[in-house]
Amino acid sequence: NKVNIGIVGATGMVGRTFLKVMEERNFPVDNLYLFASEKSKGQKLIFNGNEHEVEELNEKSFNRPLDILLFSAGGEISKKYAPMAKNKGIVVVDNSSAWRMDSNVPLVVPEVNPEDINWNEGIISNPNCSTIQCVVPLKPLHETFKIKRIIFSTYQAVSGSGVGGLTDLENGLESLEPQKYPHPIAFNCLPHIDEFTDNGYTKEEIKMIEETKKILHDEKLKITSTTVRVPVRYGHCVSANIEFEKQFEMDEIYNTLKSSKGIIVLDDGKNNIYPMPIKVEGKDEVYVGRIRRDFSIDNGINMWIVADNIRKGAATNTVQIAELLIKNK
Ligand code: 2RA
Repeated sequence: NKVNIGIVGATGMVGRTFLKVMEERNFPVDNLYLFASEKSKGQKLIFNGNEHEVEELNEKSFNRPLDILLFSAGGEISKKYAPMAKNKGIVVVDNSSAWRMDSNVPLVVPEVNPEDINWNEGIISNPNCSTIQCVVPLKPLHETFKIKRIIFSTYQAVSGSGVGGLTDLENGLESLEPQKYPHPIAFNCLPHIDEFTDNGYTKEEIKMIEETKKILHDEKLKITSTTVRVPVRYGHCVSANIEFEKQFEMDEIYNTLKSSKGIIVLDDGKNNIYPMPIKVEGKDEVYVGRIRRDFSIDNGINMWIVADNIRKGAATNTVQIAELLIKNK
């Protein structure tokens, strides 16, 4: 059962990766439509060997047979156009943060909470990249040992900011006209992702806290986070300190992670084996290592979580949600 699918934001980094992932996964496409801003109109993108011309997105764009729309064009575009699509009976899978915390919008990672797809009312949100890679290993641990508190410290690649982030890194210290960052990112770290809010946290830090609770269906979780931009191109890293309600043996933790879908455990420090961004680029799994007991509390561990922020963190997770929609049809 092939579907008519559209991509809004088709020429962006995530938009182009949607096409690549859909090809790799033989996504069942009947008709494909590509939408972007006026400046990208007329560009031609290849899908399954055929050329597709990019159209300028406007109010009439969805007056055609469409089953699913994937959005990755920023929050403003999603706020304006996702409801238009929904009102035409098209299901939107939105990679922006616009609808994530809306109580009528499921926030889904297929390995974690696939069942939430079932209560969608036309819009389903893809979580923030750094959240996605954390909830994949956290879910099986939460189910088995009941998480009480999490401390996230992130080390996020510049591709999370789009092309401008990559440009600022490549321009190095001479980043005279920083496109994306207030300070040079080359040879530097910026404890500043997205905007600062009145309580001293950035929006990225608040996303990690609130999205994790929504996806794990547990508003009682105690979570804090510090999100940092680092001079890496692709691949977000997260150091997670996790406190559980229950006692555990370390091999139970290992076995729970090793037997969970979408996770690859790389953990042998003495032989220099641990997840690194340069090794996960282009991959769809979540890599976990440096798993060790936190001896400062009764039932705690530390672990290191790495994943490609453009693939599993955005494009692949979105396409997996679309696959679930088709399966549940
Ligand atoms: C970032 N997670 O890394 C945010 C949005 N992609 O910039």
